[in-house]
Amino acid sequence: MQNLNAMISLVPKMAPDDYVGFTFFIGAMAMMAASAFFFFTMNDFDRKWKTSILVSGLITFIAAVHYWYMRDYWFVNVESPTFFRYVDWILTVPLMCVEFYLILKIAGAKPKLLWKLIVLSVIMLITGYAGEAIDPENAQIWGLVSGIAYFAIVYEIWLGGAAKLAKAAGGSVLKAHKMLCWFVLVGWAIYPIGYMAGTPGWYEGIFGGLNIDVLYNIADAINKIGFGLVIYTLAVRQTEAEQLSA
Ligand SMILES: *C/C=C(C)/C=C/C=C(C)/C=C/C1=C(C)CCCC1(C)C
Repeated sequence: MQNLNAMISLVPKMAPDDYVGFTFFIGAMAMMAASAFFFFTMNDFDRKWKTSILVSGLITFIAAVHYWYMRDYWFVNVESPTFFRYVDWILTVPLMCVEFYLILKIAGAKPKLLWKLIVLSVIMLITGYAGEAIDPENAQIWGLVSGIAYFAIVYEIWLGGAAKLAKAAGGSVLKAHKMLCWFVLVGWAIYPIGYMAGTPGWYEGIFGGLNIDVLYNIADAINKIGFGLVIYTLAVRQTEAEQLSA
């Protein structure tokens, strides 16, 4: 009976030092909790902010579903779920670009800004996927192209058109924009570092053999949930300000 149970068991064991499995599991839970928070609180705000918070919830929700898949994939195959990882990113990173656009709309952001950021992020991710999964022999070249697209995003939001709009908006919009800019500059930088550490012959082993999925998982939790909380805080501030002036 015991053996039969083990045979049909759908819940695999997890080794206490399986940090990849652990961070996939806790990542899934954190993303689910964050999604519930954003979905339930979005109705406290008026239309303008509701959409932004809805997008925050969609980002963490899409990630939660992918994390559940990746957790299973890792348990069964003990190999990086690179494909699902990139499917997740290609859906959620453009949504993060939407967040920039939505908060800057007050200052007159045009759809052109949104498309610019989305196209750059898609180039960044497709070339990154090519280097990691399709053509790892040329990981350096793919990584370089991906890195250039990443820097173009950083430039646009810190110094380019998006930065000018944020300045024009001022107040808590400017503050929130700055916060998101820091997430992109520091939080997103974890990914290319992980990529380099995972590419043989590059900086392989700088983290003492730590699986890069652990880095990616930590970065995702910081970036996706953090981004959403910045938006949520902005919505709270703006709503308070509007109520005071009413
Ligand atoms: C929620 C997921 C996020 C915010 C993912 C962001 C991913 C990146 C910023 C990835 C960047 C990469 C490079 C800049 C070069 C090497 C390849 C990538 C794709 C890891």
